[in-house]
Amino acid sequence: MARRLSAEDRAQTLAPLLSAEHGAWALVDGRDAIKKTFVFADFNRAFAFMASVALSAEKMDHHPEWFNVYNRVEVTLSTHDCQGLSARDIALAAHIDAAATSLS
Ligand code: HBI
Repeated sequence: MARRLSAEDRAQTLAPLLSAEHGAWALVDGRDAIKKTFVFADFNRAFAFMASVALSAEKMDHHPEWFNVYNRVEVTLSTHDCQGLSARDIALAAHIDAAATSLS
């Protein structure tokens, strides 16, 4: 069972993701979740990004909530098992940012 991030966890691992110079993820209003929108050159790169993230998600047994239209992918991360942010979301966010960087 995943454990919700503590206040200390959030200061140490979540805060960098929210900073502009690192991940530029954003907190979701009304939910203990984070979100980020990725824009790619075209649909093929957006889909390649989703395919790459899907493989990481399966390996991690942790899956994003996402919406795609053409070259844009909106990603939201939260952990169903604890109704909030867990370390799994932080780890998946890092994989997601790496996948986006390699396709930009
Ligand atoms: N993905 N975001 C998210 N949150 C979960 O709690 C979660 C998941 N993927 C798989 C998963 N949990 C499984 O561990 C449980 O459904 C058994």
